[in-house]
Amino acid sequence: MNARTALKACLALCCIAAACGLALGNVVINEIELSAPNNASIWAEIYNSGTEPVDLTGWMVKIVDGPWAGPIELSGQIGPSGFVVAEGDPRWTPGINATVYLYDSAGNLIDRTYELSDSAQNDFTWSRIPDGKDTDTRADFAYFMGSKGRSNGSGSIRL
Ligand SMILES: [Ca+2]
Ligand SMILES: [Ca+2]
Repeated sequence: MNARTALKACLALCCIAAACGLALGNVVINEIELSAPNNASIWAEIYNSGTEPVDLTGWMVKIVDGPWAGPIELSGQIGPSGFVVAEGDPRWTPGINATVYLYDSAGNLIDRTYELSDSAQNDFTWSRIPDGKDTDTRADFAYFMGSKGRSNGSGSIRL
């Protein structure tokens, strides 16, 4: 391998590494409150299961219910094993059957939930147990005692 070929190979590897560095698959929708007690706002919790901080500038959570679709803009950073709560608009009516989407700053779909039902107006939420569980099945989420902005594994009461 001559120097030029070696350089090309190196650049190709660098491109792959850069592309991998942009893979933001470690951030997920971790918990969703669609029906809070006392008519409090709907919210979604984001979790970073990776080992690097992720810049959430320009990211968006979108909660899509039958009669409405609510975008929530994110900002700041989410650290490794960190949690960020996206607060919904107080005017959004409690969800009955809602699907939640997470988009990055380029508009790529990073995560989506299955359609989730909740109209009980209590402290229970749809939560990934444990945090970040992502098998792309409905079993990723369980209806558990809410843990807004902290681990879904602590203080949870198993039904
Ligand atoms: Ca609830
Ligand atoms: Ca939580």
